[in-house]
Amino acid sequence: MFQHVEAYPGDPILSLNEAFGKDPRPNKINLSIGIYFDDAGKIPMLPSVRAAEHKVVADAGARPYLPMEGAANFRTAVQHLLFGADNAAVKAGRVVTIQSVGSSGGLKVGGDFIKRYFPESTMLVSDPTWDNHRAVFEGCGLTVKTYPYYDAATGGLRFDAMLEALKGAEKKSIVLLHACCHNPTGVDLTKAQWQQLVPVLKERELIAFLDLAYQGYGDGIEEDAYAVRLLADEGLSFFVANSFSKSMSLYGERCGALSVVCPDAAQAVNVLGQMKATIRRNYSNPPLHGGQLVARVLTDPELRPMWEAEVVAMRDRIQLMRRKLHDVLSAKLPGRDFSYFLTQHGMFSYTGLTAEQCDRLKEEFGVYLVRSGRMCVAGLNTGNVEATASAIAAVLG
Ligand code: KET
Repeated sequence: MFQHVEAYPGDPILSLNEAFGKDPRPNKINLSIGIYFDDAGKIPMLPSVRAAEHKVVADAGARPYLPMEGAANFRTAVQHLLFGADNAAVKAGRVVTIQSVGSSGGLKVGGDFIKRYFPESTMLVSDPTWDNHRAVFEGCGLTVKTYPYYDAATGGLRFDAMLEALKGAEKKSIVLLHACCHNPTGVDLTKAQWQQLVPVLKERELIAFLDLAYQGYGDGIEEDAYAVRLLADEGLSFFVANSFSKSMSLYGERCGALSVVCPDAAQAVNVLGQMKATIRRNYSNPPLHGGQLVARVLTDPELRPMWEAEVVAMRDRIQLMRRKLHDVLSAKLPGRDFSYFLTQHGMFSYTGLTAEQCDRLKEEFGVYLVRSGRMCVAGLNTGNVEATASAIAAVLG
């Protein structure tokens, strides 16, 4: 019956993380998956989230289904976090937000909606991008193509080439953009570059789809929402999927959202309605618990500042590890330029290591990087950074 079912080759990130778990070597180092680990190598339970959970559990009662679009307090809190409480589009009722099963779920619901209402549109993603973008959107039946992004020669952004490509894109193409902390390269647009992008989006009637999975890991919680607020202020209609996996260390709770900024409130009502229909067809309604934690943290006057300070501490620790790795590697291999570790933003560094070098790192040294050469810098700590630098120096040397 199932002879035609081919073997699953595995996922480049999740399957590698599983392989790490099974590796019996005690000194193995996990720099594969985009998860923030603390200096003891553990996934933190943030004190703000723990306090929120105590309150939520103390108040817990019956477990009804949530509405298809999720909990109202969660959705409002997300809008305020992303757009700002005083945002004109939010106040005008032009922004619809649904609670999603991780931001992956938001990308999927958005992709299904786009396939239905913009069936001719092509999805344009950066070259390179998060591996799962292509998988999710192709899974929605969309055609996925790339626009130029990363410049391997300089370690920077091919911004002119990116703009040229978008100027030549079909009208109503969907343009997937990383709002901050680009995965996998760590190379982001500057504010000035975002501003230069706006007229191109307008002229070509392109529809931006922002992915904001690392809010707070770039320059700050507010700062990392810059692109979201700029596009809204410019009157554009666009999508934004955001995640609490990383910013609240809530990976397994699958907490995210999808927001759509619409031209007017009447269209927003229908967009929300069709989002609900999409959700009903997929999984009916989102789970209860994680969203309650997020809503508590975001709206509680004591917990909110606690969380903001925790995000600063996580960001600062990554920065410290970037500096340490840079310094040790520069000392070991003085002829080479490792400044990209300092300039790239967020959880990841794009190291330029080849797939074969990554295989060697894994097999000979137990150091796990995605085969694209992406390193999750948030997996480094004071106990493993020297060993990581030595292993990298060995495969480069
Ligand atoms: N967008 C981006 C850019 C992203 O890196 C991730 C996760 C997600 C969305 C999905 O996050 P969610 O937990 O569904 O809200 N990235 C890491 C984990 C993974 O691949 O699933 C990673 O790149 O390692």
